[in-house]
Amino acid sequence: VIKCRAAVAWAVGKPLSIEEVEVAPPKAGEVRIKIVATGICRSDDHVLEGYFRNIDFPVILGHEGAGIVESVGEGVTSVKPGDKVIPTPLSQCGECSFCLNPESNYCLKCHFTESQCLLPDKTSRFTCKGKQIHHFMWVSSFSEYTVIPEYAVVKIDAAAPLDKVCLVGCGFSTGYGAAINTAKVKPGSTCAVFGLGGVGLSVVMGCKAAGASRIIAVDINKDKFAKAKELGATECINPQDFKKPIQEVLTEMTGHGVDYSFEVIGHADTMVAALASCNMNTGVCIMVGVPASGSMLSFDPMLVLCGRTWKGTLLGGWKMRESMPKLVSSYLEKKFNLDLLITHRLPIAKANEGFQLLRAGKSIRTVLHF
Ligand code: COD
Ligand code: ZN
Ligand code: ZN
Repeated sequence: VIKCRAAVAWAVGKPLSIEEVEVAPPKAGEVRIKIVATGICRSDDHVLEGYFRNIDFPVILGHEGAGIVESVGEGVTSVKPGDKVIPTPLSQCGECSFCLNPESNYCLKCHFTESQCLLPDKTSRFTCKGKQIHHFMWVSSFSEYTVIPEYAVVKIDAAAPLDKVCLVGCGFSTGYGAAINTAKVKPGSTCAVFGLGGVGLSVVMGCKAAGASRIIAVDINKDKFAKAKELGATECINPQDFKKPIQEVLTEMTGHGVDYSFEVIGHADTMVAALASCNMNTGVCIMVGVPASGSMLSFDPMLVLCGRTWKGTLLGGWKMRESMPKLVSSYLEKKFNLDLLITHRLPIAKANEGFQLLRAGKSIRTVLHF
């Protein structure tokens, strides 16, 4: 058992509390990782705010981490102590029917299938003050040490800077893949991205890499516009600057709507606005944001009936274990620049400050280090 520091979420609405936790050794098929750096994603905040109701407390959040293998359980062969790894929120067992389907990136054995905030054997490796602490997305990277099933651990290049490539664990991959894999943005096309957080800005990067000729960035916080332009947005608009609905503004700007629209906020109303913003017949709208538990959508079916395609994406459509090492290599080859997404760095003890920066709209990604 290792004793280490972790930021524990004891209850909804309470700040994280820095505690000494005990981390049990990895069981068969599990890997214990020393987390070096971890990003703060809005989804962590959504759990703290009680927006996602299927999470059990107390819990150790964090799902955008990178670290070094400390020890492995019986039967683990794909990684060894000392390897640099990224724990992925979406596993790839390689054996289930979805993993065997080249079109799918969902793994039937992942934690989303049977969301329980415990490892696959339905137990936790974390305790604090005599209490069992839950896992989150099988990552729990707000702990200096964490235990993860082998099939959710990805070995990456030993040269990778962990304090940067941690973003490949969630935000960057989700956004970039939404454009490249899910939308399959074509060169010369027109795109609109709703929401310019770390994930939305990664969509902008993906649209640019795919050769889009117009990338219209949409956000109610104009402070996000400079970064969006730096990453490839050709125009930035604030819905609050217009009297008419944003879908009408975008349709007028482009003639018949954009070729691809992306909702990267997680609100029901912006999901429908994004759908209505794309070309009525050939447009493709990608849903990236997850709305609050229990949300329902109401929309005019004619929006889809005329020919639009509405798609969702999970972690950007990547088969995580095979794609993440390649994404890390592409980063090392400077094919994209993750560094621009990182606006703040803080020690884990200041995790709450990182959340405050996010809530105030002042940060894109804060990377916490141990
Ligand atoms: N119109 C335009 N922009 C808006 C509006 C609005 N009505 N409301 C908010 N925004 C902007 C905010 O100003 C902000 O800039 C941006 O939307 C949201 O950015 P962040 O920084 O809060 O969030 P991200 O980029 O870290 O995460 C966004 C997600 C939508 C991905 C996240 O909230 C979510 O839903 N996560 C679950 C979805 C998923 O698959 N995630 C992968 C694992 S986390
Ligand atoms: Zn995330
Ligand atoms: Zn699988």
